[in-house]
Amino acid sequence: MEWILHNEEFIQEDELKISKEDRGYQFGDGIYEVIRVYGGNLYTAKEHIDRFYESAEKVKILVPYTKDVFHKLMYDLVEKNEITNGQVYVQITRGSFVRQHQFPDSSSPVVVAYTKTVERPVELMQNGARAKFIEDMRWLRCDIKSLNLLGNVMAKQEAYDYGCFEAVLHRGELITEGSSSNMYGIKNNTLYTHPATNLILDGITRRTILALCEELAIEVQQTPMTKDQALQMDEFFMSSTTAEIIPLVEIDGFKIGNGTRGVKTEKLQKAFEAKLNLGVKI
Ligand code: DCS
Repeated sequence: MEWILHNEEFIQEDELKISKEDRGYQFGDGIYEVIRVYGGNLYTAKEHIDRFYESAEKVKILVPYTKDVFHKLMYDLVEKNEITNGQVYVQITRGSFVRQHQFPDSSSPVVVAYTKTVERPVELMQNGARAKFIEDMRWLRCDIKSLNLLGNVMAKQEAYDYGCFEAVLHRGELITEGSSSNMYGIKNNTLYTHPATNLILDGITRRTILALCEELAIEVQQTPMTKDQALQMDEFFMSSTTAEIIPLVEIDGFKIGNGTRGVKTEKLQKAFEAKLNLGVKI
């Protein structure tokens, strides 16, 4: 029995009815979050909930409950589904209305959330993955966690078609982020990553990593790397809620550093893990 949250109600999957004219379904007119669950707890819940409300506000969708109620609903869902290690996916759309591009005068937003058990990608964290440069063809509001992920989906698929795990997106020569992750390079003792502008999603994992750099005395430069600079880095890695920190050991067939997980990347992984209160070692 798996519970799903539909607005304020917990229901079974086969009871979920979404209208053919739900604007999320027709236009991608909505926003979402993915929150990680470790040991039954919602990890960095406040940051994810704040970003959910911020994304909603940026697209003028009103979340129909307070942040406290929202937090409790997410927590109850995790508890009802007895999730120990996994994730919550939650989205809100502008709701259903006769198809027209402009906002309807009246529609009620539709919230759907569900959980999933997810293992940590330990093997990838240790051995790293390959990546491919792909031109970033998304819109100019990548700071919004919009349901409209066609640009991201196309980029990820192209990377997969080349046997790569992630796309390193770039606008012209400058690297922005991944198709579902943020990107970082380390050269000497400095970490480089794109600043949190409209061109990337300000990742919650990214914020944690930047704080850890301070603790580990790694310098941070929030300036975009060029593709050439990226290939010259000692270490390169990606981060996201589900991926945590995964070294990227090869981009477009070029080895980064010596082609294995870098020392500082490993330090960051260990420091990241120490904050999760897990017994698991990577
Ligand atoms: N950039 C993009 C485009 C993303 O989709 C994500 C996360 C990130 C960066 C990293 O942000 P977080 O550190 O806050 O996760 N993507 C989510 C997703 O769609 N699945 O898992 C995470």
